[in-house]
Amino acid sequence: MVPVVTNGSLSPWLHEGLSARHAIHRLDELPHAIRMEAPILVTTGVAGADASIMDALPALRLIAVHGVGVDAVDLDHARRRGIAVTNTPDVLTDDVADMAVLLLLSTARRAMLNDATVRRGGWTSPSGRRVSGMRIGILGLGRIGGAIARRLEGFGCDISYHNRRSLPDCPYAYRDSPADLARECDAMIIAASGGGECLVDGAVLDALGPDGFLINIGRGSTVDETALIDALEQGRIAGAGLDVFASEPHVPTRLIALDTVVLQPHQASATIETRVAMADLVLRNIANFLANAPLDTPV
Ligand code: 8YV
Repeated sequence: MVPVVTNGSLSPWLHEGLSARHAIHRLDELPHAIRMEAPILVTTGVAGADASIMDALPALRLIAVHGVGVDAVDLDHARRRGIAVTNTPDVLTDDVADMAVLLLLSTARRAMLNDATVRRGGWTSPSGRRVSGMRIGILGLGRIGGAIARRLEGFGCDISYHNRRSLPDCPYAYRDSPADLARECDAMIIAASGGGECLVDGAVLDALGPDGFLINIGRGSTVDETALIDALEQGRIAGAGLDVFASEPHVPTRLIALDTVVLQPHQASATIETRVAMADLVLRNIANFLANAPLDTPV
């Protein structure tokens, strides 16, 4: 059995599929002999693999990421070392887009607060804000951003977006900067991949304004989390729906204390259907790598 090293917590489907085919070893409890000879590392979108992890595994030839985001993998170092990297795009797009809509609706309509009211035996709750017809700004119009846009078109929303460059033949209005996008929308949804600079700072949040909502299903690193908490506490934005955070699994207590936020523990791709498909794709990439066949989803 070819040994496989794992980093981060694996879904039960991935764990089961890997253990049926390989001897699996966690990175943090790796016997020396395995460390020296293991050719494959399976990791999550958040745990990734930095240069020190790669260099601790001298025989490493494949990093299979269980996730679409590869911002936590040092891709330059992998290239230098001749290590192939795969991820799991497409299979999770619909679920992540669904989560963006769920966060937008539950934040704007105060669903968690209303739920808590009923559980307390109460009945009166403050009114929320209408999502149908909202002006939506999507920061990062890629596969997932596009799926979010198509869903919200069904809500009669007016969609605009910001990417590094405008997209040819795109039906949505392009804005030149995150601040321009924020100024022209009622809810800004971050679907950008992480790894670059912080895109949403205090100035962008002020451009979103006291009636604006921020939704993030991309990466916590795209937002200045302290500036976000300041803006929420001071009522400089209306609310936030967050699936991702700056240093997961840590969620600041100041954020937890706010009733204008809806928080999820990085669950956007976490449906049984998608997690099974992600596990299958990881296993297929590993099987192809071992058979010297083309990888399904190389990065
Ligand atoms: C996963 C993700 O939750 O796809 C990504 O980039 O962050 C998520 O889908 C994570 O990788 C779980 O393994």
